[in-house]
Amino acid sequence: MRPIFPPMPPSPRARFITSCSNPEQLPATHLPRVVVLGRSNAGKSSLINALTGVKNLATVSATPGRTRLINLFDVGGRYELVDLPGYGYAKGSHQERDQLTYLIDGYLNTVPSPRLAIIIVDSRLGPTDADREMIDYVEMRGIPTAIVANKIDKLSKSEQSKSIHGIKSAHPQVSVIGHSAVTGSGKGELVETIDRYTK
Ligand SMILES: Nc1nc2c(ncn2[C@@H]2O[C@H](COP(=O)(O)OP(=O)(O)O)[C@@H](O)[C@H]2O)c(=O)[nH]1
Ligand SMILES: [Mg+2]
Repeated sequence: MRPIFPPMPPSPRARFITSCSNPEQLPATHLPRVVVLGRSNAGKSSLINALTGVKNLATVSATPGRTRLINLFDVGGRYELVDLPGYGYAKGSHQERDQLTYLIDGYLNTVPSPRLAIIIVDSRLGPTDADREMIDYVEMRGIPTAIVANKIDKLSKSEQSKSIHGIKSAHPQVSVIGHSAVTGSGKGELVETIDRYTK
């Protein structure tokens, strides 16, 4: 007799591929790439974990020393997530900042260029100067952009729409997604947006 509930098909499995210190070391791929950018602490690692449903996927790979590296993840064999180092260290040395600019810039210039850049901002602050610089820079490179207003759980309903409206009116050409890695709010919209650009 056939079981009433057939075994679940494997969920889109995500796995850590590799870390590299230089964009030129990134392995070749036929898969579309989606890049994740944000100031440190904006919630990049949490978003990658939430998005893939793999607890600690990003944090596990973010062992000390790897924080300045590009981390690469395969999501269900459908696309690759590229986790770039967090930018906007107020106290970083010049050398540190130059190294970071080199990494991000170098990566964004690789061919093929990413299909989508997800820029994570703190919904409580909106885009900071560093975020705006990054948004403008990515746009200038012609990479489609989605701004994720993260930690939306920290805001009341009315503050949430105020935050999202504010970002949308400042960046009308960009998708803006309210998101919380804690409640999972906004995940559907994020998945949809990624699907749209990686098809
Ligand atoms: N309340 C709340 N906290 C979050 C959210 N996303 C990340 N955090 C917290 O923010 C801090 C930084 O997150 P992390 O993912 O490490 O940021 P990263 O430096 O950009 O990778 C951690 O303490 C997370 O638990 C969110 O959506 N809501
Ligand atoms: Mg992180």
